[in-house]
Amino acid sequence: MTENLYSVIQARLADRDKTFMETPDGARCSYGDLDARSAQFAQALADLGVEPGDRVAAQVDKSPEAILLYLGCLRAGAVYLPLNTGYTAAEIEYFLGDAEPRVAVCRPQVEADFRAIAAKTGVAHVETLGADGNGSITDKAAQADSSFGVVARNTDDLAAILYTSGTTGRSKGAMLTHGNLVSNAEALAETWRFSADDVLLHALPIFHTHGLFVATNVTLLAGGSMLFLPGFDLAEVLRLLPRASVMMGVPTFYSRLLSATEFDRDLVSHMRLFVSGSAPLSPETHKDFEARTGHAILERYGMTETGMNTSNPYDGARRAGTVGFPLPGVEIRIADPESGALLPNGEVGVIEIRGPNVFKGYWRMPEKTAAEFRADGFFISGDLGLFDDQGYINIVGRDKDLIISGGYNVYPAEIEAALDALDEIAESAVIGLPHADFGEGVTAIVVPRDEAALSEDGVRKTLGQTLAKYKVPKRVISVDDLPRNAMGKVQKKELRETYADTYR
Ligand code: MLC
Ligand code: AMP
Repeated sequence: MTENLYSVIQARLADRDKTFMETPDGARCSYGDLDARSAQFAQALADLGVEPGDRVAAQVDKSPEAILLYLGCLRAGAVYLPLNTGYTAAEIEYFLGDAEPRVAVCRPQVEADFRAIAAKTGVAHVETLGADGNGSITDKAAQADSSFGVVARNTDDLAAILYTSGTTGRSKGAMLTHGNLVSNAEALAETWRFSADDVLLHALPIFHTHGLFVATNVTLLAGGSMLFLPGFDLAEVLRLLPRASVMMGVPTFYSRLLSATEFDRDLVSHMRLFVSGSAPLSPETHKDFEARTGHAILERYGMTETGMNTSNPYDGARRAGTVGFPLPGVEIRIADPESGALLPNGEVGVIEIRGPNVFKGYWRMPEKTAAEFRADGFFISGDLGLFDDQGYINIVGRDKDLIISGGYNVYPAEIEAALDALDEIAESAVIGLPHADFGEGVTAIVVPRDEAALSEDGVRKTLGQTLAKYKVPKRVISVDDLPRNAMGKVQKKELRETYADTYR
């Protein structure tokens, strides 16, 4: 039998009339629509010459059609390459050049830019898809035959490539297989007791693991429904929560909900589950949420490269500040970051992961891939943690210089390089500081070359031309010198202490 993720979804498709997605305007897409229309999207891609293994890139707003495009890719055996809608033309050029997709789908308003980039990078076809679901790819799909089946794929064949930045050098494309996605969605559906009765409130973006694979694949495998919001809008979430049974979010969603006075026990009395991940959920938010609603948020831990690794228990204590236990089939161990020697429970080391969820490697980067695996197949996450006395995994820090802002990863090295390239800046250090809304706020500490020429707004504006907005420092703070140790290394810990109250 084919191990294509879509075949697994199709095999479980029971009630064709049942709603799969409903948008806030009341428009519905049933499971029958999903099956017929994803076949049309697959046919439209095949008509553009997409063959199994070809990449299809998409930088598109969230719409039901964007999900149909993703499912069409799976059916056609293509490799789906979703791109953050915040990425600028400069960022997109790198991804298209590296992944060499056959087709790139973009928002209609940036079609001209995309065509220019596609011409430079040798992408054969540019198609459009707008926030309202209309576009050239939707038109092509509407005219295509709906009898397209499902291209046979093995567990090991690629389903998607998701780019992640790194502490050094270029962004890396994490190659995820059909086996990765199927095994992870099954483990989560079982652990979180998903069923066809579930209605998931979906307010996450769909270009990352959380919104695309965790939220969408789990709902699909369980035969459940999604209330499909274009993004996280507090008023909309409060309006629609009474119709949902499950919500998944990054910690910012939960702190924003708590900021609303009307968010109370009555509003969520019927809810079955709240899940948090992608960034640390503060124990305070966990406790405040439970006190306000009676619900203990279930925190889990994952990565682009591995999908989900651990989860607090469905039954049993969901402990604040922990990410719970390894998921079924996933092995986790804690090792000394340098030597790789295994550490006893209670000691802090790097979290290492092995299992069917772990990715195949970085696209066309065999050396980088090899460097991040141990010889026995464990992936070195770069997260620091420990097993506590009750076997719960606690994440205590990162062995990688990474900031997580509102669930998006920002690598200081990339921002520092952009700052250092500016005439008015001699050197810079980018740090994450406590931020009430985003968890961590990206902050630049800079030594000006010419104090008079340096303007905080000017720097932010210039950076925004090449970097996605969420990467642009919220503050640019000017100093005479950066603190360094005897080896000349910038002391970021000291900077984080000095500027800890910047956003408080
Ligand atoms: C938006 N902005 C951000 C930002 N999101 N800045 C920093 N960090 C962010 N995350 C910018 C906007 O461009 C705007 O800039 C300003 O901040 C205020 O925007 P906003 O209106 O308050 O933001 P909003 O649109 O509401 O978005 C916030 C958010 C969103 C939290 C809803 O960022 C979001 O949906 N995050 C989820 C990310 C996610 O899904 N991560 C999963 C990765 S997978 P300006 O300059 O115009 O004012 C993964 C694996 C795993 O990590 O384990 O799940
Ligand atoms: P990404 O590369 O966007 O997939 O981000 C993965 C990183 O997010 C992990 O390596 C962790 O550092 C972080 N992360 C995800 N979930 C959690 C969590 N529940 N608690 C703390 N960090 C998390």
